[in-house]
Amino acid sequence: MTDQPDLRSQLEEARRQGIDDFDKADSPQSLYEARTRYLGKKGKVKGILRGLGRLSKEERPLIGQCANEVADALEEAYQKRQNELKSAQDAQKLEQDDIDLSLPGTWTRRGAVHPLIRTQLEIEDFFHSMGYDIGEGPEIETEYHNFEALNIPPDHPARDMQDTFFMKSGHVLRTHTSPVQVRYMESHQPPLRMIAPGRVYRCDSDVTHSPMFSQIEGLVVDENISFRDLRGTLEQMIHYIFSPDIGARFRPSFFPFTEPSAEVDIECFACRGADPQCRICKGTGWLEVLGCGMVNPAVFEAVGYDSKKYTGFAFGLGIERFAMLKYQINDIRLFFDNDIRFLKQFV
Ligand code: 2U9
Repeated sequence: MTDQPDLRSQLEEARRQGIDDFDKADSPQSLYEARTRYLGKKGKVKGILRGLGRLSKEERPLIGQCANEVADALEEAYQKRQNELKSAQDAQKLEQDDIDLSLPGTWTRRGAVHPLIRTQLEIEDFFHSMGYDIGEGPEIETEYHNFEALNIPPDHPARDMQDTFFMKSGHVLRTHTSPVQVRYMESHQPPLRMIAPGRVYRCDSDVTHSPMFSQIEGLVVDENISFRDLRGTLEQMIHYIFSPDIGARFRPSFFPFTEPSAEVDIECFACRGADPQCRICKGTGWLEVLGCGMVNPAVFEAVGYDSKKYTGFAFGLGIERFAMLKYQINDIRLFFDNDIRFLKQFV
């Protein structure tokens, strides 16, 4: 019994001295050395415990528990001092490195989706939500797919040298994305719903016309497709892209590949028809946005569809025109100049 208070007081003394030594340590190295002196294999705590053998069976666990508490307290004091030294070291390093934390950071430029692509994606989103497939095809086309299959006769003005880029090989740069639909029908059977977005080429250039521009055309073929389906679909698309409260009107028109055909105007969102001097609609109150119609049976015959069984509607729109109206852009060339001052407005 006599050894127990002795070992206990030795342990208490080691705790007191250890904590004191740790607090006095002024570098991570000296702190580590102090820790080894107290908590290492050959350290004070282990050394004191070597005396356990002399104790009775009852005394041993009591002193063992006391030793654990002392070791825990020393470890805690060691961690505390280690954190203090680390903070002091960090602070000193900051001071030496002379970093000015008030300096502005380095800018990373943020990119944005080009207004043309943004408009295309919005239109695609609408048709995707209606279950339409997306078709693609070559930009260098055969005259057959670009014209003949679409009921555009050889003497049609669209075939004129002024509008079409003809190639020596006898191919043309597609003047519309309609050949994509022709190819789609060649490889698919009705019922079908699809859109064809893509670049097209025409010999034409001014503030509203570019020799290369982008279209989205659409085609739906099934039994009993009517002009009402066409009208409902396009009105919903217009509401989605421009505004849910914008009015649309269908005006009779003519295209060789559709019969009957129509052009679609939307109400002028700038003046709503109220300003006879309006710069946007030139006082008409209406803005032409797309062309459409019921697919001409001659087109179905060309791809081998039964034109007695199937009807369909088709439409075509210029994406640049949509984007120009939506974002009030007055020169088509701005889309292709890549002038950062223009593009920055769409971030
Ligand atoms: C197939 C059958 C019919 C596509 C159509 C239009 C009317 C039209 C113009 C709008 C402005 C082209 O970009 S624009 O200059 N397009 O007016 N496009 S119907 O009709 C088709 C297409 C493919 C097989």
